[in-house]
Amino acid sequence: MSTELSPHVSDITPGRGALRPARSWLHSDAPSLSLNGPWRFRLSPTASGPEDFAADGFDDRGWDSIPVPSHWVLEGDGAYGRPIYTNIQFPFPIDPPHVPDENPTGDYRRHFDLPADWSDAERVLLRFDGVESLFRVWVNGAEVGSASGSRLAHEFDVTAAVRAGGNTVAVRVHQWSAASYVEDQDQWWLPGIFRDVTLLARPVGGIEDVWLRTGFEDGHGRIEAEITADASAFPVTLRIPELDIEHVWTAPGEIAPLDVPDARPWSAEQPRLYEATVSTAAEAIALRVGFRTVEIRGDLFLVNGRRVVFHGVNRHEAHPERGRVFDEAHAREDLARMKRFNVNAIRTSHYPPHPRLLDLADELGFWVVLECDLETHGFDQVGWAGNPSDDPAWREVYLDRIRRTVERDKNHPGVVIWSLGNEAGTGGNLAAMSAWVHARDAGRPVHYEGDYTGAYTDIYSRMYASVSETEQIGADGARSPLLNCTPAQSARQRTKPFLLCEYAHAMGNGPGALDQYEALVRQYPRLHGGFVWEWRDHGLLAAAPDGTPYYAYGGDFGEVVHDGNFVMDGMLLSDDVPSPSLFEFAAVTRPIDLVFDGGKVAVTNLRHTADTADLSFRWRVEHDGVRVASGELDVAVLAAGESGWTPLPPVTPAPHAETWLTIDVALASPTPWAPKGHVVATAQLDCTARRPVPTVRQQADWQPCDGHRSLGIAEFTGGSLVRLGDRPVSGPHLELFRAPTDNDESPSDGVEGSDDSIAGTSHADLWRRDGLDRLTVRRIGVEHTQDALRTLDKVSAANSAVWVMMESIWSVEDGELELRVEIEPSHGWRTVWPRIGIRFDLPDVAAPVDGAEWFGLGPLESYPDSLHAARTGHFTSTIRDLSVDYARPQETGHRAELRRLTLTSGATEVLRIRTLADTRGRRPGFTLSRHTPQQIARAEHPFELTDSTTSHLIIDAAQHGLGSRACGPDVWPEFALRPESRTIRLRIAAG
Ligand code: IPT
Repeated sequence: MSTELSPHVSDITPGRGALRPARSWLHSDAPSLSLNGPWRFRLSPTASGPEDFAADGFDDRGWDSIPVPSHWVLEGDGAYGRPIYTNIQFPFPIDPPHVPDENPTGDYRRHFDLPADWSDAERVLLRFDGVESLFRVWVNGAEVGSASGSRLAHEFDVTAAVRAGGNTVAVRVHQWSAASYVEDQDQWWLPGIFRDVTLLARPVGGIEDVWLRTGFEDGHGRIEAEITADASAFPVTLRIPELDIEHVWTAPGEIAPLDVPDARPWSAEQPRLYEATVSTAAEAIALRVGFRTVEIRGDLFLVNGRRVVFHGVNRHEAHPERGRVFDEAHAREDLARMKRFNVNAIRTSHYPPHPRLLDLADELGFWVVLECDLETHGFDQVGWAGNPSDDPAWREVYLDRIRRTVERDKNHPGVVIWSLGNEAGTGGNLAAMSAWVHARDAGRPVHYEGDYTGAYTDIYSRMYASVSETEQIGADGARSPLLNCTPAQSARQRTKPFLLCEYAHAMGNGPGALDQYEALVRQYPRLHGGFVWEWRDHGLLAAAPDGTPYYAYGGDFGEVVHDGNFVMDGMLLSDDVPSPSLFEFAAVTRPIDLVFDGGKVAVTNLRHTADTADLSFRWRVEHDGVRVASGELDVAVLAAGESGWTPLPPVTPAPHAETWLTIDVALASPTPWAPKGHVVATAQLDCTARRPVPTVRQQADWQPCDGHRSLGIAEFTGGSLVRLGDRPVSGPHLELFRAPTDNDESPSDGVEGSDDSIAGTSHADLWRRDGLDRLTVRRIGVEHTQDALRTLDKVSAANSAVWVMMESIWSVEDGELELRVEIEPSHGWRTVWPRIGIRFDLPDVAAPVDGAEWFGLGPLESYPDSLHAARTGHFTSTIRDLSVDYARPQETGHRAELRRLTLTSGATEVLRIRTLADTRGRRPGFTLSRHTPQQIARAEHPFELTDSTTSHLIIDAAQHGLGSRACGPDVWPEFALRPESRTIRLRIAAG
């Protein structure tokens, strides 16, 4: 028995003994017993340890205790090994289907008492919802089977093995197995029994499986039921009390579709669910039914007859302490957060999530692309040689995986697309999976991005296509063939709806250009939006040597091969803090669009189904950020897709302040995911009466001087500022460097189709080559007049023959101290620059500069290609909160279009700065931080940024965009900062 049931770790088999066909994960009233909780545990370094531990009477008293579900590498403070992070790489030799002898193997044991009233059960099943990667199971010493497919459910019939009273279950889990070759997803390798283990009593006359396929057409709902049960289990009754449905099927095979005229449709926006039960005399199954029809018509993807736009995210199962162990409260809060940020779709990258997640998605309302547990990306490194996807020996593995995926989750209305997997090349096994899905479920299309040419899937899907490529795909009649397609294949792909299954790689600070993709989706109906890579960072909570907590990424656990912080590419940081990119996403994907025109505003309802009856339109007028009037607009209810004009309230511009009208579109009543008043869209109109910017007063009579003097609140030594009011201050220092973002650091390889501007080398490397992080100064001159002082500096880097001239003119204008800085690069600079700024250093005196109050763009950081979440207003922040804690420290905190800034120390105002627009009307932005860009660039983790004794203010005439070059296109040319001359003008007063 044992040899038949136990595959060797290198066997290509999806396991033996697990029940087939797989079935739905159902909420049944039949008895069940959770085997979650403490299990006895022993870890061995190899796979081949003695199997005596499985014996009934084995003495496990010397073993440790481990919780189930969990990953052993996240338990025991490192006693059971460490997590490994790789993206594409395999952390073992590419020698399929073999794995190394060093194969951490966890043996688990626990006792359970079979409930006395289970004696009349027909069968007893043992279900595992997730075990990574290959496991074998014994009950009372008898082996009942084995299985692989880490994020799939496996059930074993243990009826013959269990006995009344006390029982023992033993499980052996191998970290590595042949299955690891098809589970090469970009994530941590986290072995163990990480989802629930449950014992199920199956009653005589019970329901093995049920599938309520639903539809919604012509205003009617429809149910086509598939009931799997013995003939003796009938009659089977379907009850949906809310719809007055009580329908009895008396025998199998006679199940005709039910018309449900009173049903309301389900959509991600209006997730209307009906409580249903399907029961026999012996068992009742509870389901929540949603009526919807998914359909592809031409190149449109429709639900209930209307085009769907996916404002989606790729969602991995990731928790900083639990890894992929499901925590329902945390997941629910995560999904509610998605809803608050206008996310309407989830791709379950790259495996089925815990089954409960789909209940939550149905309930809160998400379009779900449910993806199979499959990725063989590492074969890319060997030119896809030996890729299991095209090897008939692996066919059954692929089919077993997709069957388990579809069968488990088929009842969910939220699941609108099946996805075969991710990055597994292409081949016959994928085509066979697709054929199986088509035969099994005609009601949902099949997606797989790797089917470039559209040979066996229904949707044209790409990842990280650039804006230009996406436009080319969207536009009708484009002549050039699509990527990796012949003209004929291109034509075939163009007949299908298009989806970006991954785009806008959100690693570190970024991405830029979300708005450009959204504009294309609005322009070309064939483009159905996409899924940002990705929802959240996968950082694992760890402690620095001094005990400081931090979020670890690849390499932090001493891995032999790893992919660094490529696992930190979410819009949500590891600790659930939304990064500025998530606010940008929400602003760009707003469901309501507002366009001002004279005294009115055009309101467009961009939603799929919902009208605007649930929304209120609140307006306010602010003078320099101070509210002077507010009210509510009377907007007639607009159906989905409709637009209408609404008059604006009269706004009188203030004589000496900026006047802004802001409209917030907010929820008029609470929802399960947000309180009343939650803002779903915002728009602003500048109503300011234009005033001339004071012109530059031309000074004559410049005289050489030694630069020791004062001007208003400023004091200089050798021409250099040493004090402003009673604070020591130095500056302005030319600052052209920013701590490179992950996008700045990335060379332009890896992603086909992206339009990187400088092949190969990263921007950050070019900046370091040019010495932007190590500029030196040669003072050319210091001159003064009676009420002015100027210095001329030549700024350049070691071993560089290019330079920047910087002229700083301090003067007293209208009784105020003015600083004007003229920055002029020499010829010969060959790269883009990260920034053109001036830095002031403010050392701590009695108390540090630790806060800011400003009028400009805020409240969060903004960059030229990520500006939609920023609004003009008056904001305050501590210096700490001005920076985002990206997992790897990098450029953060720039706030554009500054008008006025007050630096504070506790409650005390230290300096007040006003910006004057340059001759083209442009205003600088600011960054206030306890660290310089150079210090930030040296740190690999936030805890490495040691305490500082100085605050640094950088006023930037301009910043380079963000892009998403870490895995995608570079900064769009319009937002790339080229070396150019700039003027910065400030008026400065002491607090
Ligand atoms: C793409 C993967 O599909 C995804 O899992 C993730 O690794 C992402 O990249 C980067 O974070 S594959 C890439 C080579 C386009």
